[in-house]
Amino acid sequence: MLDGSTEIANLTKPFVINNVNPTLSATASLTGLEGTAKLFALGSFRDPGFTSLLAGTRETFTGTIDWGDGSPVESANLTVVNGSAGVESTGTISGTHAFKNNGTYNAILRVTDDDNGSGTVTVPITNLYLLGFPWLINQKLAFS
Ligand SMILES: [Ca+2]
Ligand SMILES: [Ca+2]
Repeated sequence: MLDGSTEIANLTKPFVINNVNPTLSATASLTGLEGTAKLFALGSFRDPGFTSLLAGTRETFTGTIDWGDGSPVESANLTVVNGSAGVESTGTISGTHAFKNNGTYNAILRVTDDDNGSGTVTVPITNLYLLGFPWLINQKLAFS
């Protein structure tokens, strides 16, 4: 909003190309089984930055996962497709985890670029009660 001399003064500052933070998206409807390690395809990200020798630009990414169950934050597995002028860099975020107990956990993903810009997204993961499965199967049989 322009409502005074301070804002107008800011507009006349030298133009600086700012880094854009990665934008993250979460995978919907993730489920696991308590006590069972699973590779989760947790989400994806995009960033207009890219690496180009010709353009003299560099954009690299690292990721972390807070699984939301009190376990230590760990590194995420990222795959990156490098972008180009007008084409965003994109990537996927995954990790393997075993939740000790059933319930829904809100995992927090973070992707950080080499300019220290970062984005986060929360991914709910529902873990089923392992020993509930025979009961469910019996219920189905009983009512089928
Ligand atoms: Ca960036
Ligand atoms: Ca960069």
